[in-house]
Amino acid sequence: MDMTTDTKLEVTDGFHLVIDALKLNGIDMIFSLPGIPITDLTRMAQAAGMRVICFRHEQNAGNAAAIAGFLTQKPGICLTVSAPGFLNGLTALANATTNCFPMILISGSSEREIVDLQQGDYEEMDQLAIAKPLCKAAFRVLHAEDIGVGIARAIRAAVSGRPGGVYLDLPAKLFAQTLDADTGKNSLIKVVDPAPRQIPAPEAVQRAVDLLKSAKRPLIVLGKGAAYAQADSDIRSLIERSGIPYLPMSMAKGLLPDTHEQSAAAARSYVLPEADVVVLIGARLNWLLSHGKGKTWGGKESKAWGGQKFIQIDISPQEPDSNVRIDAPLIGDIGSCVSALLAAVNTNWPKPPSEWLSAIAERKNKNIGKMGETLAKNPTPMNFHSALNVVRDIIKTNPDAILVNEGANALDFTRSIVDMYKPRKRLDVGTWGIMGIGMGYCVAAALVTGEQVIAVEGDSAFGFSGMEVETICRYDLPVCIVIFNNNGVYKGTDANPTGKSDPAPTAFIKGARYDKLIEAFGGVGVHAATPAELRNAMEEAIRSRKPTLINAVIDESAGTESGRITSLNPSAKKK
Ligand SMILES: Cc1ncc(C[n+]2csc(CCOP(=O)(O)OP(=O)(O)O)c2C)c(N)n1
Ligand SMILES: [Mg+2]
Repeated sequence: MDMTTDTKLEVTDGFHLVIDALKLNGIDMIFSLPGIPITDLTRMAQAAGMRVICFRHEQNAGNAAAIAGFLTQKPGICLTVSAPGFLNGLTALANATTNCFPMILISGSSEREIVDLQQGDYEEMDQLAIAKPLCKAAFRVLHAEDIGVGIARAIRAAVSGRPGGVYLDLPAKLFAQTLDADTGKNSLIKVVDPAPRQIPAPEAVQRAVDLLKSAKRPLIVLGKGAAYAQADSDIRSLIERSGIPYLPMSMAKGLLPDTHEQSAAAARSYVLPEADVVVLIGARLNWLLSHGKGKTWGGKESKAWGGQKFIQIDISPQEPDSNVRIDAPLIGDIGSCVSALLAAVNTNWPKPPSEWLSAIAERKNKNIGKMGETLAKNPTPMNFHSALNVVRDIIKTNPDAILVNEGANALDFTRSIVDMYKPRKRLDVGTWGIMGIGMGYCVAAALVTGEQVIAVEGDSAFGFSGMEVETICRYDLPVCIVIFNNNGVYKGTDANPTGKSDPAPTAFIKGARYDKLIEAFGGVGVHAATPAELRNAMEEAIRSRKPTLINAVIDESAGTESGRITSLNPSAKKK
């Protein structure tokens, strides 16, 4: 048959439409793990010039997508196979939603007719129904001509309003469906203004300004929403022009340098109960802020109101009053809300009373002095403090480096000891206190920012994503992993009370050499038993930008149960 090229109809298919739709929307990276039915999608995406970063477990690919979303304000894409791969990615999707990170989990799925009749297909699962309660939105595309709409809806849902996780279900049959190329092209949507600004109402701004003006002991709390918003210079101006002391939540550290004179972080237990008006900027009054009440806030009993009035800046109109009364809700995107407040806080704004500022400074200086003494000690074996004294110096001299942090003691001590100097440099376990984000966050942070990444990992925390050291070596990423090895969960000293040979639930193999693990993949492994050895190894890792894993030996008795949140541990009445 004679078919000359000029009469042949050009066709496209589901695979190419997915890739074209993502690229059209400026998405050029996918975090994935291949298999049926998405293997060819990963190949074709790479061939089309996208970066396709493949992991050893989907949860880590999902965590990478989530933190890429946090760092870039574009939805991070995680691409998985059906049922088990989808489920492995789901924890990351739920965690992203909880933390308000924009991501899209795209999973291939098995044949609808068979799944719906439960006839036992390969990797059969009603994935859409399972994902729905765990994310912000969930969609399924059945026809190739709807791929453009499906991707557009997923992008809008992920980044608009309060960001979150979105699930997009793409059945296997969709990928091979063909369309003529022009129809396909015309079906794609380039999303215009995916995260529209939301301007706060003038009367809401006035209400907030009036309340703030009446304050005698004002306080600003910065949450990770404030870090996400990338309104860094307005937030800094609001704090500096108003003279109000501020407290950064964990991932808001560095929005202003932690060494800023208005930081009240080292006087947290003083400012929370004493403040009379508190401005929450992208911070929710969840468990991390003791729900805005109780003894932490000066309340008489565990659930009693401490007497503070709150101004809450949040993009979600449903957030205020979730835990305590909010007298001045300021609803809108954080950038617009902060700039509206800033306009009112002009040059003749009254500075907070000096008694308030000097009382804070006094506590702060005392606590910083005490910490300095502890950090200067050099005990054998090394403990969290002497090891973190090194990490603290390294971050100080490398303020652009990104610090990933998980564990219990390894988390809590790092958060309070290691100062951050720039916005969005600290990435950690977030709202859930989830273990397992470590290596996924490292991979994505290195790729989307190009900066050196330093991970401080509890030995237990590291285990959740440890196999991704191969991924880090495979992509040759500038990641330096420091494992605080105290032989276990919280501590390495627990013993089996029965005297039998099973180790205690929290204990690991003593003296494990995690540094050997990365050597299997050509990375640099270092065993560090002293602060000097740790310092040399970290400096060398940063100089070389080689994938490095440092096994930092920590006194196995140095930690406490659950780190700083021992009080959340239910204790038995009957011992
Ligand atoms: C997914 C998940 N599983 C379990 C936990 C409970 N948990 C909290 S911290 C932690 C590990 C703490 O040990 P490690 O990382 O070694 O830190 P250390 O306190 O010893 O420094 C665990 C298992 C969790 N937070 N998340
Ligand atoms: Mg440990």
